[in-house]
Amino acid sequence: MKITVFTLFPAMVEPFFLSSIMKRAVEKGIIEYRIVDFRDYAEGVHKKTDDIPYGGGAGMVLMPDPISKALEAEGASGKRVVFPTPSGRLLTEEYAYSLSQEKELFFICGHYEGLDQRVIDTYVTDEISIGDYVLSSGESAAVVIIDALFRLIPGVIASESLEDESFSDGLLEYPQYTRPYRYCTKSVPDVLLTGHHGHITQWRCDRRLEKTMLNRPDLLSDASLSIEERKRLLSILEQDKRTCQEWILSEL
Ligand code: 6GU
Repeated sequence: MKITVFTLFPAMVEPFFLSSIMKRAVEKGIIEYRIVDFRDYAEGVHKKTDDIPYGGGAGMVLMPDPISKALEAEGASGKRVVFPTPSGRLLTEEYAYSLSQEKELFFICGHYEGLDQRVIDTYVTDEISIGDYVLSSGESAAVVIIDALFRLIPGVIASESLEDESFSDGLLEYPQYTRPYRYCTKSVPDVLLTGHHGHITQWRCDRRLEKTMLNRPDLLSDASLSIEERKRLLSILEQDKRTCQEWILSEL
């Protein structure tokens, strides 16, 4: 896949392509990337890229000319062009998967500014938000979107790692432990040392149900739990209630 990022701050984006799993994907030739400073397409001595909004109001707006010249020069016209914005469609694992199927993607990063609507109407195919909060920069959002999608491209990550993780079946992940057995006053749950695969699987399944119930109860209704899992959830609730009661009583 070829990824082109248009930004006024290349230094915010470049390190991501030079590190860790993305670095390996680039070295393997699975990802090819270009980072384009669209100030290079701006005119005049000041190389102005933004201007005040028509109709008044706070903030600045990215001018149509520099960014559209950059998009044309890089061949973005008619391709899938992403504009990260808090007013976009929410990024999900499914959405990331649909983006991962493309041969080529373009990202336009705004900073504090909005983007002239005519550029959105002409070139942008996907306005994407990464959550219900506001960031100062589209660059960090673009990096999040790229991170979520590139790891789903075959060959980037072992497929077993993808199958086992949160969102592949709608439940959050179970907790992980490594050596040493004792850390400060805490030891590793004994079931993990038994070597009994059935018990370990059951324990992990319970922890996933418990974690999802506590951190993301909204995910449970979509997770289509089996009768057995519903029963486990009930007994986890009972156990948690008893633990909570014991704790309250011990503090009285
Ligand atoms: Cl995509 N951009 C910015 N600036 N803020 C955001 C966002 C994107 N998604 C959530 N907040």
